[in-house]
This record gives sequence, structure tokens and C-alpha cells, in this order.
Amino acid sequence: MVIRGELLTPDSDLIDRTVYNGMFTMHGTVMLFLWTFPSLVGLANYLVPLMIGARDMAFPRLNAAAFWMVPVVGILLISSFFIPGGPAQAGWWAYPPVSIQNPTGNLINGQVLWLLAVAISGVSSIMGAVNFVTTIVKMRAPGMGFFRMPIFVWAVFSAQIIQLFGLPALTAGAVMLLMDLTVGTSFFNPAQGGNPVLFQHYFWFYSHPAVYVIILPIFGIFSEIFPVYSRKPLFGYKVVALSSMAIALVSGIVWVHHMYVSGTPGWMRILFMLTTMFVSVPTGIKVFAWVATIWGGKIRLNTAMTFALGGLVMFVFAGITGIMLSSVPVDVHVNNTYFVVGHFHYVLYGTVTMGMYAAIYHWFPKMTGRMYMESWGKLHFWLAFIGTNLNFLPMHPLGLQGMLRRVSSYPPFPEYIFWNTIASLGAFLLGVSTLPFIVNMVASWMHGEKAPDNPWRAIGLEWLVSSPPDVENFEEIPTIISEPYGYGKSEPLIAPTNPQ
Ligand code: HEM
Ligand SMILES: [Cu+2]
Repeated sequence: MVIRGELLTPDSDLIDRTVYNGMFTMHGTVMLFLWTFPSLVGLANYLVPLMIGARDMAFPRLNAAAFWMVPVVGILLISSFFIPGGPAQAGWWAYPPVSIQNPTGNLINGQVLWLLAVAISGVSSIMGAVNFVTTIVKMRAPGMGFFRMPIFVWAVFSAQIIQLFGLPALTAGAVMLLMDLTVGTSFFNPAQGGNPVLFQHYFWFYSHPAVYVIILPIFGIFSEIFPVYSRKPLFGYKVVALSSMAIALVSGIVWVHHMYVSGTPGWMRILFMLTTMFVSVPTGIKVFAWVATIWGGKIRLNTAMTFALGGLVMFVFAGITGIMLSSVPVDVHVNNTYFVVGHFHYVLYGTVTMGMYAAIYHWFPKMTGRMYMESWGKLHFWLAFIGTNLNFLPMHPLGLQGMLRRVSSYPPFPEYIFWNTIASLGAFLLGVSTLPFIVNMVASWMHGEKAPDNPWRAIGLEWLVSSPPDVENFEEIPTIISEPYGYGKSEPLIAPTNPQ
């Protein structure tokens, strides 16, 4: 909101330019590394063992170690606000040579703390990925073949495989940059023969796939929620499951679409344009599968379903702007403008955050043993939906009109002022929208109506255990005897346990 407050007027008048740089760098970093990743990993940590019929993750101690690294990352990032020179200012990309300038000359500076935080976060996530992949491969209950796993589990599986292969690149790049900054190596320092573009490769080789690490579990959440509230099986289950894996594979060969204007040769731009456009095939398959699932169903529009539908609509929009950006002739014009910022906020707020809210509402009764209040949930949805569109839609015309990203001031053209004012109002509305959410969560958790084991009449192992589940999840490990999403059929999901 401070960033949008600054952009309310053309002049740089609310905060200092260097403070502004620190703010957007921290905003991007904290939102990715301390909001989307930890919250999704937390949800997956809770749901995956329940959904596959396991008592816990494969390596609980590794899990705890990875978890406790997250607050360390947070403390490092926050403490950088209190040291001379303030936090890192090079944006969440940390491209050299900007990131290796060190204007204060101190050994401990914002950029060093930032790089340490990113490296620790990388190690923590690699540990988490080992744990998830092992758990899903090794700890499924009897009868839970790969093609009986809920799509959320497939999504986490493919996302964590990306983590395993991609994260070492970013972590290594961060450590190399840290060495350039502290002990005088010159991997990326052009003044001493280093290659700054090499860092861009390290960065995007991971950070493009990273967007799929974030979005795949959200696709998983959509795939869980739409069948429940439409009372229909998920359309094309196997294809949806495999398209998660396809997205994970293809996402590894598209990273140069972030570097079209980094001196990349023409043939390479065309190659990466084609691979990028190809990602939309498995993604489009999923969108069609969800629409076909909802189509003709008995739809129940509670808060969770409303958030999922809102998220789906905004994802379609973001996907379209993504395809536009993947086209080299378009991107050379709008690269580094607000068009890009608009694109990724539709994904990261419009889809990821809305999907996360859908998940929180959907599994709230399971996690807390209490029901949430529908009316407050609906209020939250409408404020968030309107706020998101007011905040991020204007960024598209702004970008097309040439407004650059990462600036604290802009020329006082009437069209710039008009769209920026709307965007800032949207941001304040989004801020307000979180209030009914917080009220609802706190009040419902403390005083909400008691939740039954399966309030939504959903099919899935997590709905067969008590709300909240026991520490060990299952008293007896269930045996799975039918396909997931058997809505409208009356097959039992698990074999009857023999009472002894
Ligand atoms: C249909 C799928 C998608 C396509 C084709 C696509 C394409 C692109 C392209 C070509 C860019 C580079 C624009 C530029 O810098 O000039 C971009 C930027 C970006 N996209 Fe996407 N995208 C897609 C989905 C997503 C998803 C699902 C997410 C996040 C969950 C995402 C997050 C981002 C982010 C964060 C950036 C900006 C990075 C930065 O410059 O700071 N995109 N996208
Ligand atoms: Cu990308």
C-alpha cells in the first residue's frame, strides 16, 4: 500500500527513491519466498499425508529443519531494514552489476543479507522437496496407485520435482553472487571479465519453473474443489494428472522468455518463444477439464467455490497476457513495463492468492473442527475480487502506454494519472478486504459451530477422519478400493476395516 501510495501522484513525494527501491525489492521477495512458498508448502504438508493415507511425512526431522529455516529467512530480510543503507534495492531478480555495487562499502549490507536469505531458503526448499517426493513415492496406502491419487497430490509431486532440479541453480547463483560481493570473485562482474548475463540464466533457470511450483498446487486445489461443489467427477482425471507432469517438464525449457532483450540471439528467442507457447497446451487442457467438470453440475456457491471460480476467471485472463508476452515482437515493446506487472499479479494475486483463500475456507472445518461464517466469507470474496481487478487491470493499459515498472515517479500524463489512481484505490480496497477474512478466521476458530467430519459431503481420505484429525492421522491405514472423485456413483472409497 505504501508503494501504491507513492504512485498515487506522478511525483516522488511520499518516500525517498532509495526507500522505494528497497520496498519493491522486499515486496517481491517476501511475497514469493515468505508468502506463496511457505503457505503452499504448509498446506501440502498437512494434506498430502492425509490424502495418500500416511501417518506423517517420510522424514519428520528433515521437515522440522526445513521449517525452522523459514523464520531465519524472515529475520534476515526484516533486519536489513535496520542496517545502514537499508534493504537490497536490486529488485527480486538481483541482476548484477546493480546488485554488486555495494554503495555503503560495508561488508554487512542489504544485498548480502538478501543473498544469504535466498540461499537459506533454497536449501530449506530442497530439503522439503526430497521429503515430498519420497513421501509420495513411498508412503501411499495399499490400493493407492499413482492413478488413484487426488490431483492435489499429483500437483505437489510435479511441483516438488521442479524444486529438486531447478533450485540448485538459483542457490548456486546466489552463493556465487555472494562471493562476488564479499570475497572479490568475479563470476558476474563485467569490470573484471565476469559475465552478468550468466547470472540471469542461473536466476531464470529456476525462477521461471518456480512460478509453476506456485501455480501447480493451486491447480490441484481447483481440481479438488470443483468436483465437490459441482457433485460431478473430475473431467479427464488421467489427462489432468499427466498434464501436471507435462507442465513441470516443459517449464524447464522456457526460461529465456525473461531474457528476450538481454542480447539474446534471434534463433534462441524464436526457440524459447515456441517452447513458452507450448506450455499453454497442458495448461489449457486443465482449464477445459475444470469447465467441463462444472458444466451441468449441481453447483453450490459457498465461499470456497466462489473463490475458486473467481481465481479461475482471473487465471484465464493472466494466461492470455502470458501468451502475449511470450511472443517476441510483443515482448520487446512491453518488456519492463507495467504490462508485465499486470500479467504476473493476475497470476499471483488473482489466481494463487484467491486459490489459497479457497483452500483455507474449504479445509478450515477439517483443520480446526469449526465451521466458518459464510456471510463474512462472501464479503471477503467480493472485496478481494473487486480490489484485485481495480488494482491490476489498469496496469495493462499503463504498460501498453509505456509506463515503466520499478519507478517511483512518472510523467504527469492524464492517462497515467487516471489509471494509477484507480490502481491505488484498488490496492487500498484489497488491504481492507483482508479484515473480514481475519475476523472470520479468528471468530470462527474460537466460537464457530462445531464441524462434522465431512461437512461438504466430499470424497477423499481426509474427509473420513475426524475434524481435526488425530496427530497420527489414521488409527488404521486404510485400503483404497476405488477411483478418486466418484461423485454421483455410490462406491465406497476404502475397504471396510475388520473390527477385531
Ligand atoms: C500460460 C502461461 C504463462 C505464460 C505463457 C507466461 C509468460 C510470461 C512471459 C513471456 C514473461 C516475461 C515478460 C517480460 O519480462 O517481458 C512472464 C513474466 C512473468 N510471469 Fe508469466 N506466464 C505464464 C504463467 C505464469 C504463472 C502461472 C505465473 C505465476 C504463478 C507467472 C508469473 C510471472 C512472473 C512473476 C513474471 C515476471 C517476472 C519478472 O519480470 O519479475 N506467469 N510470463
Ligand atoms: Cu517465465
